[in-house]
Amino acid sequence: MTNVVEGYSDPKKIANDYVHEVYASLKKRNPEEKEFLQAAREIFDSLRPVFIKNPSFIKDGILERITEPERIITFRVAWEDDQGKVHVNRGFRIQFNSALGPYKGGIRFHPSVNTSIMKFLAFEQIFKNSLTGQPIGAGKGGSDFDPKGKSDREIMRFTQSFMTELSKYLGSDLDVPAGDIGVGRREVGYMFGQYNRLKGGYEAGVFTGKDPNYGGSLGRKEATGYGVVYFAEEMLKQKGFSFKGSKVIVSGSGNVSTYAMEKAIALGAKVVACSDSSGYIYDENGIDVETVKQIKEVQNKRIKDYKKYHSGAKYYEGCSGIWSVDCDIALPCATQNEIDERAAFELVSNQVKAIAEGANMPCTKEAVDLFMKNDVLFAPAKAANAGGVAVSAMEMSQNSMRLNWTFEEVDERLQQVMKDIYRNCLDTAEKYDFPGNLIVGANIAGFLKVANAMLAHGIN
Ligand code: NDP
Ligand code: 2IT
Repeated sequence: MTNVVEGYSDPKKIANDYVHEVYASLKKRNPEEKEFLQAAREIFDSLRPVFIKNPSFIKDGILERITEPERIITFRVAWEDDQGKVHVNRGFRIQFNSALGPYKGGIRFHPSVNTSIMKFLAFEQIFKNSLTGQPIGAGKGGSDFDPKGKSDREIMRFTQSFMTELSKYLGSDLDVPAGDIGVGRREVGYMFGQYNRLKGGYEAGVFTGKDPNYGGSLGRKEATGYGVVYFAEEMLKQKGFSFKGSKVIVSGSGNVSTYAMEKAIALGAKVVACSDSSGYIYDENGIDVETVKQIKEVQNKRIKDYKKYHSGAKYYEGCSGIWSVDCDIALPCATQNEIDERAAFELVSNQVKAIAEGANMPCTKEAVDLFMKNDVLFAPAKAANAGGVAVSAMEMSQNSMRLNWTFEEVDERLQQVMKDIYRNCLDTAEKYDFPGNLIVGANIAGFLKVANAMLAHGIN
């Protein structure tokens, strides 16, 4: 790696060489991990000004250390379906960074799950969790198990088998999972139950996103989606815009999407489209979010069914068409890389004013570049969707104190956290000469807190 040699004095070149060399080495060591490399690249691109201002990070090998997970756990998950046939899936937990607190991050069940996707999500979580200002490290887990079409008992047997192995690595001061794609309250309940059975106790703070009936925080279910809208509203305010009177599209119709829609509507927006992985609905009268909840949360059905309840709505096959719908604000809340350059071009052609990322890394690099070039306001995921994990940390606090805050108290704290993150990103971007660039602001602010903690803890 690059050495800071006396007399070799162009700080810009030293910083550039360092970033370049570490990225090349990361690519060489993880050639198959395209999502992880994509996430790392974005951070690296933002950090050059930090290394110019503070070259001692280079000597301390901070990038080499922060990109190597502290621990990667992979394991076999065997389970039996309702017909008695045995299936095997792969389980993961990436314990990426514990400099700020116990590993913290969700569990995803989706057939696309692999090491690269787990590592990119856990890596993003480092900076996101740091931005919340709360004492949480970063991790992510999951499985390539596909929950679609499985019976309730199959889900239960799978999650119990998954937790039987994962429980060895968890603990309320060690590693605290939550939900993500394909993992909601039901799955959290089964995993939490199995953990406690295996440990022979009741460890409330080992999981977040629990049902409020047994230790979950009120407001956690709503937190990510509401937080995205709170963050976006702060961003819009700077330019004299608002959700009030705006036309909004929201991809997905899961946890994040549903509550992003609910809050956007509460602030006076008209949400005209939402989707699932099969297609999207367009309702020029404005989506009725209670119908979406009924279809997705209660009946566990497809968004196509929305038409049954609202005859004026239209359904289109294929989820990527949603980006061609005319809107002022787009909230991608489904999955990674759902907005590519073409989708970004469609949005820009329709004069979109703002994008706020509810999903993790939903925009490709080319899409982000296009938004920046066209002065579209852009709220990056690790800042905009941090409300979910922030309220998870509040759930951990309530569990430790053995008390429950009201919904209003949690929501007020969430609003404050999102405002603080926004201010921190804006101020940091300004300080490093990228005024208004929330991507650079989020990356640098998130990085500095973790990096300084890592250095304070000595070389490891
Ligand atoms: P859910 O499982 O509740 O919902 C996911 C939604 O996205 C569904 O509508 C799903 O459609 C759609 N979707 C999933 N995969 C794809 C795909 N490959 N292509 C198109 N659509 C897809 O998950 P969440 O709402 O919890 O998570 C959504 C995003 O938000 C993820 O990126 C997650 O990492 C991120 N996130 C979640 C947080 C949370 O607290 N839950 C916190 C911060 C970020 P279908 O039903 O057809 O699969
Ligand atoms: O991506 C995320 O931040 C989450 N899935 C939530 C993690 C958490 O621990 O609440």
